[in-house]
Amino acid sequence: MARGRTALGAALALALGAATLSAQAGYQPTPANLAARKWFQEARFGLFVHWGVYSVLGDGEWVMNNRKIRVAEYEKLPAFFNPTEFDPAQWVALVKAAGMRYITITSKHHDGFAMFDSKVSDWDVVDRTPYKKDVLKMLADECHRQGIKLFFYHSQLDWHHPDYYPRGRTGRDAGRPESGEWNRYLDYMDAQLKELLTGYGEIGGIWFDGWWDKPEADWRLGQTYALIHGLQPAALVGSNHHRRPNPGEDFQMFEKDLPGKNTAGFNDQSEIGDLPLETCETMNNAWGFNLNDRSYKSTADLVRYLVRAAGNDANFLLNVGPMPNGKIQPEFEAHLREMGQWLSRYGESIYGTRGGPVPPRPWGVTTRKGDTVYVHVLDWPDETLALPRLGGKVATARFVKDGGRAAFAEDAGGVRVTIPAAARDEIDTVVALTIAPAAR
Ligand code: H79
Repeated sequence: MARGRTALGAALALALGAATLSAQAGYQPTPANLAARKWFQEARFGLFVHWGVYSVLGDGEWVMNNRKIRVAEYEKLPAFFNPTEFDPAQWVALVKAAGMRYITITSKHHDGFAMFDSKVSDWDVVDRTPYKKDVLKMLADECHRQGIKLFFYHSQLDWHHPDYYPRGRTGRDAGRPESGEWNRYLDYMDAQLKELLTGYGEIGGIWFDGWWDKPEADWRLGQTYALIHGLQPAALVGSNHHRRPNPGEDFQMFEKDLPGKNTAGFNDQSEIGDLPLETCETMNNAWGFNLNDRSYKSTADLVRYLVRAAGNDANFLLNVGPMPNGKIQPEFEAHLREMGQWLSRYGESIYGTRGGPVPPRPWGVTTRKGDTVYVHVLDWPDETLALPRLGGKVATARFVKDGGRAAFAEDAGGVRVTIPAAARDEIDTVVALTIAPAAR
């Protein structure tokens, strides 16, 4: 047994090495791409949208795999997907009210169903549903009108396509024939990506997921990444492979965890690289619409997640799973609007900031913009908070809540800030410290 495992391990390591080499070797991001990365980092807050024919069943986006639904039966679902209440102007207005700057929506999830008008397949929203409209095009047009960037989540894993073969770890109960041409599948994926990058105006980027289903496969990442960068050099490529970024990727994401953490179990191999970071999380426990999931996080918890993400120098991509009628459920909408209200007062400590000089702590985090350091006190019961030196002498201190002066004292050991009970904010007490340029 032990020997078998070792040999397997060695083979896997070899295969992984090859897969890494096949990424876009020698990739040099264009100036437009670098500018887009900067925009992304400053945006800090986006809406993740998981929407597909699975939404009809109200049991999450993994329902096909989890309930062992075969392709022949799953193909009955699109007939019930008729989002007559879908109003992209309302979605985008909600995104703006929430203080979000971009949307990342599923162009294709693991069920392989294209939520756009694909010409290389009829397994798509226009050809198979009674709605017959390209919902991504409708959303893209509205995003462009309202100045919100649109990213596409695109699943590399595919439970429907016959050429997704040999199969990976999941999607084994779909009743597909035991044959297929892997490279034909990759051609198909590239063709759909080309459609997404040529028919929908300027795209923020592509958010890949599902590589982990077949880590040993040759995914031709170099070819796919080069295709995307060639068609839209400013579009950012990222992949949820839970590893250090590959050449050709422009940002790094962490699923259900802050960078460097592994509470959800996905990120055991995630090493933080030096690209812009993003962390994604759900508002209840579901990505795709789940009718019976009432485990809503509170607005306070969601704001604190956003704050901790910013303090970790990462964006927060917060998910909703719209209903099959096209509406976002009222519980989500209410929390999003409350987050927007918080941001309308405290946004200066989030947007355009980078992770601050004090690394994330149990009591809270710091962010920085220019010569201002924002101290986010999330969980500290005492009146005095002691900080290390902040890279220069503190000149002024104010509470962001109301602009009131904050008392502080500084010596060679650091800065002590006084936070009287009356100055506290239930969610996050934010103190803005301006730092005088270091004395020569
Ligand atoms: O789109 C949402 C989810 O559907 C998707 N990513 C988010 C953004 C997601 N897919 N899978 N998961 C989340 C969890 C997957 C877990 C497992 Fe595995 C897949 C367990 C076994 C195979 C990956 C590989 C994690 C452990 C080994």
